[in-house]
Amino acid sequence: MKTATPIRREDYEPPSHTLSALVLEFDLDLDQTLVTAEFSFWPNPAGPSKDLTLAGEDLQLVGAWLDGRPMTQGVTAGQYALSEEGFRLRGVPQGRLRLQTRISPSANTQLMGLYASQGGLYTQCESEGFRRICFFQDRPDTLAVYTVSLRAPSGQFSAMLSNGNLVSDSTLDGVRTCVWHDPFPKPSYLFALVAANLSCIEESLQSRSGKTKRLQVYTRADDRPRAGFAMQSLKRAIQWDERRYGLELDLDQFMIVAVPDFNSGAMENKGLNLFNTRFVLADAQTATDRDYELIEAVTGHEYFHNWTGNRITCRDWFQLTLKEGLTVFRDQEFSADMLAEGLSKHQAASARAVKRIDDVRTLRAHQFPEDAGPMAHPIRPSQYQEIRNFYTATVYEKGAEVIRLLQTLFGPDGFRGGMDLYVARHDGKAATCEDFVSAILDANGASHLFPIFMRWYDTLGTPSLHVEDAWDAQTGHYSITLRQALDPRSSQKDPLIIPVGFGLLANSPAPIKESVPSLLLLEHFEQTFTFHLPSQIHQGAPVPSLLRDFSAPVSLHYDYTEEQLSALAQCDSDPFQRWEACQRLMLSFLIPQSNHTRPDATTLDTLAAVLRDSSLSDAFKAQALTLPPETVVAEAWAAQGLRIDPLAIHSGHLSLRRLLASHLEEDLRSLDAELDLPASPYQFDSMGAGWRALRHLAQSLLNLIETSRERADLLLERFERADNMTTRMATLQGLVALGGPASEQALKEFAQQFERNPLAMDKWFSVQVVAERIGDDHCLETLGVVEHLLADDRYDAHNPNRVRAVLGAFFMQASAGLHREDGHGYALWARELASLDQRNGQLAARLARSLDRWSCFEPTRRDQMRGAIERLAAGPTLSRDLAEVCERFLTTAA
Ligand code: HT7
Ligand code: ZN
Repeated sequence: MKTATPIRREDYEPPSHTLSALVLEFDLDLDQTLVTAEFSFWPNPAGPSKDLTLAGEDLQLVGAWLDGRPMTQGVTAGQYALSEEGFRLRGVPQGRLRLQTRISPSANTQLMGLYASQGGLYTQCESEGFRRICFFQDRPDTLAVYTVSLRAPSGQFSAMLSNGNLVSDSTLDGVRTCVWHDPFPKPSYLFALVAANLSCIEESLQSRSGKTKRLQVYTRADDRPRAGFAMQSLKRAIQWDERRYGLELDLDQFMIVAVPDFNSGAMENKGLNLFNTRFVLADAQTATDRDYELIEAVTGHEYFHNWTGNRITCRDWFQLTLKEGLTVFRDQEFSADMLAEGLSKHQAASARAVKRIDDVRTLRAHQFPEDAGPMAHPIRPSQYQEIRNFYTATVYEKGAEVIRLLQTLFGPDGFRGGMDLYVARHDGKAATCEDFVSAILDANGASHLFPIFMRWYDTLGTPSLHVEDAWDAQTGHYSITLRQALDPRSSQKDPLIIPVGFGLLANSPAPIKESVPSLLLLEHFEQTFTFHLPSQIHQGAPVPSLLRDFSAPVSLHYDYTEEQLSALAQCDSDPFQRWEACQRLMLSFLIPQSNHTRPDATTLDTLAAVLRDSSLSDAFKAQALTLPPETVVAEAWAAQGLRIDPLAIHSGHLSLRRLLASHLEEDLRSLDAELDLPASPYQFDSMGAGWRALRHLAQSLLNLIETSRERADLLLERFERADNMTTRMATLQGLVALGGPASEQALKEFAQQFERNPLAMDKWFSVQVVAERIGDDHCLETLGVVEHLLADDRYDAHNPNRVRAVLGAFFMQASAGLHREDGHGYALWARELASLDQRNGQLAARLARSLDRWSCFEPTRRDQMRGAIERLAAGPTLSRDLAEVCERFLTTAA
């Protein structure tokens, strides 16, 4: 296994040179594109005194000119050297460089730099893709104004786009030239170009200051009718950023382009956002409610980067969470505000809680395991081998939680004041996480908190918050002691500042009269808070509601009784806490060492009461009755010092769902039956989505206790009648789980109906992998299905969405199949990742992370997994991405 020398945060130095405006010319061709780059350079007084070195990767240098004169390769001043590092100009402090390179987009299977996808050309430059287009000081603290000329045979591409404003579009001698100019200085990672046959929908929008903005969404012509929702989401995002943060769109034109082959979700290139088709295209027939929600969130996220990321960018890649954590926080708030819009106060609180629950569920399912595993890192890592491996749940989701701490501390208005100061101080510059935190604290008169707050940026692992309380029934004194403990692997050892959302519920009919603070601020390893509650004397100990609204990304340890959880689930004024209590109740039956073996009446009746509570929304009830995912259960096992046994976890999960289904059968049946009532045509909105979520949950629970032929026929009928993809997928999943002829028929019909729609076909592939087949040999069957799908003509190993639909689904969502006892799941893991890595190291490394927690499994599987990782790591041509992950797996004790 070849490993690279790590890059360390402490080694940062400013760039050696300042580069002037960049003039780029592209002679576009799918196989051989010629790139000409021209700029002036001069020494940066703040940087080290060095030769100018320009990064480059997989480039063929065609020609180099210094101040108009051709240059040669050599060792004397004025000559250049080419090495692994790139292009080095010897002994010339300043001048004007013109460099011509040839690249091959069609051979670029990494999808980084300029690449071909379905006859079109697209770029992905974050984080270090620009160096695969031309030699450049490809680092985020080098900002320049770009003017870009795109040339191609006229008629080859209908759309020829780059950042900023279109200056000219002309055709001469059969060659079309489009010139684009972006007036805002930007780092190279925000450069983009698109040359493809696309059509677009276009709308205009008046900004708050009265300017007219031109908005476009580009797709393949066939997909044009599916671009409307993304356009509406973009408009909502633009208006929200004006309203909530006073931030306006700065360009006259803003474009979104849907790209069929894309490594991640989307990319915020200045004025020209490139999106995975998955996060643009939607209509009732092809997109689920979840897809719609994600389209709105991703569209918002990329748009919000225009200020948090583009206008104010990162000084270096260690600061990634500066733009990503902040922008995730902003997109979470945007989605919450959109859900709450137009609702009463009570309904709005519940709608916001549903969004918060969703975000916390994601954090616990993905970030907490990452924080506990071998790839754990602080939200601002101190070193990396390959920065692409650090676009993680920690940098993004935990990063957003850290930003949220600031809003919790200072309130939305205080946070807004801090944002204003941040923009005023750093607009047009490359900044650091310190810059952001200082701005928020300074604006709120809290500069003294800077050292303690910054510890969040350096702390590795999920902090534990241990809580104990004491009630003195004689005096009415209630005291609560909070203790924090950091992950022992963290090199940052000092206590964090942890705001603990707080409330007390009366344990009796007489309510608590005294008010208690809504936030307890923990700034030391241990603190005790005492309250005098005379109204509760003789009433029994109050019930603490802790970490309300999940006020900090910590794991809370308090020895709740079932009765206390039942009280919280039914009576807490914070809806988030009601969900949390339901989760805790259910989790306690999924961990062998807990005191409970089977849910008793208290738990089941509590869940029934939540289901019947007419003040709660359907969306909330669906969340409350959904079990914690198996990854969360596995973490709970590991936290108790138990070896993870995936099949035991899986069967415990299934038993609890069956038990719930039986106990709630009557309620579930009436919900399930509503799926057969006449309904108005599908239209995506949050009320409708909540309605469907609850009824589809009821359907899936009932499927577990009723596996008859009649049930399969009913599901097939629902499948065939469905006028939308949400219902179609919910019933298809149930059918595939049941197996038999109805399932075969539904799969066949689906494939016929959607054979020409790749996104729908991705769903067809993944549902066969993730469906929980009923029967003893289900895990054996899943592997066979995966092998079968990999051999299907429609499987495309070059398309990341299709790879994720099969391999991603198998590695991340089919634990029983992946972890089957004979180790064949791991053999497939190693085999497929070795092959994928040859084409796309970034994707291979990302999917490899499915074995993050290998060392915490029971010994048989642990050894099998280690074997698979070692075999993969021994491959002769491992990418840097995958090598780093394998090395961490094998050398870092979790
Ligand atoms: N800022 C974007 C990151 C991204 C990316 C990173 C590495 C390789 C490919 C990538 N595509 C997009 C996405 C975002 O967070 O908005
Ligand atoms: Zn982002």
